[in-house]
Amino acid sequence: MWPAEFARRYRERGYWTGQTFDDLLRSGAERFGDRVAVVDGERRITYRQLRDRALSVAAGLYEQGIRPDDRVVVQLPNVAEFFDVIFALFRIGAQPVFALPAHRAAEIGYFCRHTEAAAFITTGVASADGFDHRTLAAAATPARMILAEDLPRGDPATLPPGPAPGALAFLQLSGGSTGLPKLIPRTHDDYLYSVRESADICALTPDSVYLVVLPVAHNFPMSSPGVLGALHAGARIVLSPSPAPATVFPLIDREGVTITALVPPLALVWLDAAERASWRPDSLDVLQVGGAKLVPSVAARVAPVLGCRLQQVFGMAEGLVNYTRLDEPDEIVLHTQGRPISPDDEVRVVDDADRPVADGEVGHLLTRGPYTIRGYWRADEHNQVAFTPDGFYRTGDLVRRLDGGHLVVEGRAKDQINRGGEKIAAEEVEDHLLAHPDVHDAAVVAVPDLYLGERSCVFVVPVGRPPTLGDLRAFLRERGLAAYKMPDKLRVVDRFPVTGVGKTSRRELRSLLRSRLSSSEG
Ligand code: OOB
Repeated sequence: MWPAEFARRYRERGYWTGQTFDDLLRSGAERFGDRVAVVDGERRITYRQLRDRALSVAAGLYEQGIRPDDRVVVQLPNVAEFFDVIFALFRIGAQPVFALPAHRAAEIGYFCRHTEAAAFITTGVASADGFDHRTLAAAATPARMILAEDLPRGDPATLPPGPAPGALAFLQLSGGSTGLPKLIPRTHDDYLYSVRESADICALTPDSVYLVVLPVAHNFPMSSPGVLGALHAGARIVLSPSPAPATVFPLIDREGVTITALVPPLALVWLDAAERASWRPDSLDVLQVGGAKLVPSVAARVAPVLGCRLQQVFGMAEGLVNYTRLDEPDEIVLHTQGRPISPDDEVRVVDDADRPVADGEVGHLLTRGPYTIRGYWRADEHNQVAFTPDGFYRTGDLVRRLDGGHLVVEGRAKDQINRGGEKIAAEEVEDHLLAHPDVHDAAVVAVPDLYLGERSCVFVVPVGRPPTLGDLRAFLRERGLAAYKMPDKLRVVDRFPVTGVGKTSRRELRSLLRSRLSSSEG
């Protein structure tokens, strides 16, 4: 993971404190015992109860054969059992692999196979669109399926000692730009450092109430400062089953929510709905927006419409997280995506040849630091290109760095579509489409969209009779791909434009197609 000299420095500077996730929960139970930790519908769970539940589930899973270092694919909606499961696994020293509720057979099957998962934990309750997650058991083979409604329980006295703080704690998913998603190995030490600092930057206290709107397993609502930051601070977590204003606005008022995290399209929906209903939350203090670029015109509406402060968050599951600080002036908060958490977050902005560009110039963002990974999990070959020889992560983001260290995200150099915060790897979708009998070749590119920021467009060279968008979407659904990865648009072409000399570059091809699209659409 980190070279010894860096690990030593991060410990000496007090970033890596030797705390594990189980320590976090135990100290919560000790310090905030009878205070409410989690609200899920009518259920209210105190800090002490949360720890007891996690330990008992840990013992149950252990009795069922889940062992230290086993990987367990976890796919749960925003429910209290999410905490039982992940803290149970943390206690055992088994590693959750954080799938999203939107993932289907293609993704779940891959996560289970790639990680050789011992179990797949999901819910027996159908999702809002009627999907029954139990049907994923077939894809999850050979992992055993365990339902959140039916978690095993046991006597915690039977548990072996917990994991070391430097150990791998879980595998998070990368947004991805490759055919198969890469997994991100995070340790207790590195992740909890980012969590504690995030809670501090966001001024969480035991009086804070954090509302989870986005899927709880995503890095943003989990750790920036998210639910883990809330537990660190002794705050209260409120789980929302849906991000829709009709559900969320009454919940914010009922529970006195003080802070929540949204992606830009949701922020827009909330702003419009709040204006229409003249709703102004009394309790809301901070609205965090991140995951995709927030345009200044929308950013500027947050304070006047919702009567709260805006915080922009530019982060990545691989590590680096930037925040605008709560006391920074409007020109920073509205126009930048913040600055890094740590004084030891090293940020380089470079040109195509990895030479530094001047402050204020656009370049590729490279980063290294006390909570940024040094490599993806079991991906030696890809790591050669995704990291520099001296260990900087190539984020694939194009940014400008301002004098004070604030970053402005200007675009992207990776083969990814950021669909309102949901990340789609072009190659992953293309690989599936190439299996369609009517598709000779396919390239997926991002197209600008007023609402989502970007949508996906697939260019297809057909074999004979051209397929329709509906055909392709049905085909991808049949192959078990998550709905957000379905192309939004289709362009049928006779052939792809010729790229540079010699071998075909998919990247060059995608950029040619993207420019053709913008010129033809005007
Ligand atoms: C968050 O994490 P991921 O891993 O889903 O996606 C990371 C990528 C970044 O590399 C960047 O391309 C994009 O998402 N991104 C933003 C952004 N925040 C993330 N692009 C522009 N403006 C922003 N504010 O998305 C994530 C993780 C932790 C906290 C917040 C977001």
